[in-house]
Amino acid sequence: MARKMWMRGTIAAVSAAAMLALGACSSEPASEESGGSESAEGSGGDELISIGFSQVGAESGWRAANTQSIQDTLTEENGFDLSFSDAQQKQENQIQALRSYIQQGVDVLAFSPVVETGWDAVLEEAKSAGIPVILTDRAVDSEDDTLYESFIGSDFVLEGEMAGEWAVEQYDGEGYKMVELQGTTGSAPAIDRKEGFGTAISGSDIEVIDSQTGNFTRTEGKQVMEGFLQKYDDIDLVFAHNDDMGLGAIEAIEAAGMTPGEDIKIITIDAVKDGMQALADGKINYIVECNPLLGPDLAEIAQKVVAGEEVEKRIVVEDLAFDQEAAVEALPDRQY
Ligand code: GZL
Repeated sequence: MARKMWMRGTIAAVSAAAMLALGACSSEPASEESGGSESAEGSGGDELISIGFSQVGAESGWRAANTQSIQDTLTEENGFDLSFSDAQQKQENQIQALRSYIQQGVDVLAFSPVVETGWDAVLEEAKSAGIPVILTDRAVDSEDDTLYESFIGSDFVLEGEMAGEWAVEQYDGEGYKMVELQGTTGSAPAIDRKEGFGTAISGSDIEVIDSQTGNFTRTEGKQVMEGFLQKYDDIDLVFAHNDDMGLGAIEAIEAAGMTPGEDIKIITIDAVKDGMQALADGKINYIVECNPLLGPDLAEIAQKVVAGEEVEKRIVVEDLAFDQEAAVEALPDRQY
């Protein structure tokens, strides 16, 4: 509990002004050991590191920022020959892309697995081909962790706990009825954020009356929220697993003639610019950040893997959290 208290204490203790500084540094690489793009400089040799990257899709503002970070860092100037593909949130497209990169004989494979399961076969093929694999953003649920070298990403359970703890601090004792907009079914962030939030609110009088996937998109978040508003007339709180679904919920709540952030409170995760703007405008009440700027960490780990150096199996990306006041201060310096 001490750690979580520390996390919450730190966040609570960070004044809006101090958040401005932190907000600015959230444009920095995701973890302190990366030195930004300078750490991604080529190894000095002439050879470029060929890396095949399979991206989940382009479903959210977070994904766009994550893609930008990867493409801005894994450049020829920094010593990389990047092959990049967008799987449109379909696992079969990711597996197909990874197989084509294996065929090409790239030096390194990297991907953000759209869901946790179903990867062992293609990862075994990469291992047999002697091609190391780096996971970014989302984890795989595999018995054999020798199938990948390193996993770089946030702690989604902690993100859910941070969101749930804030909800308990603000709304316990009010008999709040909550609906949940889940991320993509079977994805690590959806599974873990749900788990973390549920743990944090257990024992409180916040009651989860419904929960459904909005697949991390604004459109589907709006559609699901429209359904909830037709089904229930006493919703007090929405927990959305990402900003984009929260922004869709805002549209549905306003179309129903209610005021988001007041009549129905909203808590989300990501802290992308559109979400932070809605938070600053009072339409969202709290956002836990999920830093998408994973490019520099990926570049650093790829260089080490190719050089045969030992790499950490798990690199946890630090996340902050923002209330409405902190968002107003942080917005001008947000890079995503
Ligand atoms: C989290 C990432 C999630 C974001 C969503 O690391 O996988 O996917 O929270 C995105 O916005 O679609």
